[in-house]
This record gives sequence, C-alpha cells and structure tokens, in this order.
Amino acid sequence: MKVYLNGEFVAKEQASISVFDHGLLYGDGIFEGIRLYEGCVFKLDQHLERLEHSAKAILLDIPISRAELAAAVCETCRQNNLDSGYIRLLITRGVGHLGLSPTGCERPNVVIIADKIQLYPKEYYDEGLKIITVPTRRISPAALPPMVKSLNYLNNILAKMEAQQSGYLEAIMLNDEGYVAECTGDNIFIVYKGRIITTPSSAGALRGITRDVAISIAEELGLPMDTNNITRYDVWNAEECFLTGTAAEIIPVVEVDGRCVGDGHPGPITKSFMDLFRAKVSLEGSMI
Ligand code: PXG
Repeated sequence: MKVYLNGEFVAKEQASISVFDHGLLYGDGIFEGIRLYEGCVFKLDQHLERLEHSAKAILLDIPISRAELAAAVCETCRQNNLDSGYIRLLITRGVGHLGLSPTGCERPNVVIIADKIQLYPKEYYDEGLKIITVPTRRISPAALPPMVKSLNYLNNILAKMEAQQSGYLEAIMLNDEGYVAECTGDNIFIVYKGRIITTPSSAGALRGITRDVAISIAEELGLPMDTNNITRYDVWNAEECFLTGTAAEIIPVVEVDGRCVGDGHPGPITKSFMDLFRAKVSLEGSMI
C-alpha cells in the first residue's frame, strides 16, 4: 500500500508523522471519509467543500488547493490499484511545541490513505440494525461545532463503546436539550405518516454527504422531507428508520431502545432509498 504524505507517495511502513504533531497531541486537525465505487470517487467535491468548512472553523489553512487535493485523492486510488474502497483524507495542524497554541505549527500535514472497506455484515442490510440510546450526549455547538469533522472523535467513540458494552453496534446520541442529534458515525432518518424526517445540524448532526443524497432521494420519490428536531418518542413511534453514512451507506433500523420500529422489519420506503442509493453510486462519482 502507498500512502500520500505531503505530495509524495510512500510505502505504508514509512508513512509516519512526528509525535510532536498537534494532530496527535491534541486531536487538532480535520478529516474526511470518502468512498470509491467502481473507479469513481463518490461526491468528491462535496467532501472537499466540507473539509474546507471544517478547516475554516478551526482556523486551519489547507496548504494545497481543492483541485490539487482532488487530483491527489484520485492518484492515491490509482497508486493502490483500487477499484472500490474507502479513502481517508486528513489534515493535521502540524508539528509544534508542547503547548495548546498552534502558533508554532508551521505546516499542516496532508495524508491520504486508500484501502479496502470493512462493511457491516450483509444480514444487517437485509434484516436491519437494533440500536439503543446511550448516556453520552453529543457535544454542544457552543463547545465545539459538531459539524466540524475534527480528529477528536472521543465524544462519538465513548458513545460507540457504550453501545458495544450493551451488545449493540450503533447508538443514538441526544443533544443537551434531549433531542436526537445523530448516531456515532451516521445520520438518522425516520419515516412518519409518509413524511421523511432527519435531524438538523443545529441539533448536533453532521451535515452528512450521504444525508444530502438521501434528502435528494426523498425529492426524487416525491416524498415530503422535513429537517426537524425529533425526540426518542418520535423514533420509537416511527413507521421506519434508517441511518446514512459514507461507510454504512443506507442501513435499516428495526429496533430502538427495545421498541420495534414499525413491524420490526426493514420498511418499503427504506428499501426504495437503498435501491436508489445503489443506482446513484455508480452514476454520480468522479472517475479516477
Ligand atoms: N455523523 C458523524 C458524526 C460522522 O462521523 C456521519 C454522520 C455521516 O456523514 P457522511 O458524510 O459520511 O454521510 C459521519 C461520518 C467509521 C466512520 O469508521 C464513520 C464516519 C466517519 C469516519 C469513520 O465508521 N462517518
């Protein structure tokens, strides 16, 4: 495997960064997780735009242009002879002093890894996921905007571990007000009386790229789409529920906090979202 590191392609074993990088010392940096489907990078421009927004939010200057980053992403896929896979693009604050201030960090490090993807087992797509709400709340936008895809994922990792300790793979995270924010690495959608509802970024949801695709699928299907605050009660009483994310794609949820969602099986609307999503991934990508 070859890893892109600041303009060079280096062997996996040599792809390393200093222990003085603030990305490691403080989680000071940003990232994107991107999918490659059949030789096409899915929604590359949207991922790079979100990366720029994350960079702006944390006052980080990305050292190369969007076009150069896009070319580097595609070249990393080619160098690794990948046809389908997962791309991890990250930008760290760079090497600095042993203090919080990034003023001594002169050059951000740009890393691109392209690898095969580990998916949820197929049975979860066929039969649906069972999930729970966990005690760890999504960080408040007043503390750190959850829209920033930063290298500090401890908030989500703690929630993920709480789910796993209880024997579940995924968890709903609430915000400080008790509204549903999102899952640990996925956005959440419910179907209620034929309307599609997802949570707003003001509730602590990442502006997911797959979430945007699902919103456009709702439009294509002619289904009314709302971005509203929802509670656990709304999820328990939904007819259908599904999660969206680059890694998970669109995955049905059939049980939440011990309550069956709908009849406890993936619903017809979720299935049509999954089918339309499948059709889009091979059509709406940028060829590498
Ligand atoms: N919310 C959060 C907190 C995320 O990290 C999503 C929603 C979905 O967004 P996209 O743009 O992917 O549709 C994400 C992104 C993993 C993993 O290993 C998952 C994400 C990011 C990094 C790693 O499961 N999901």
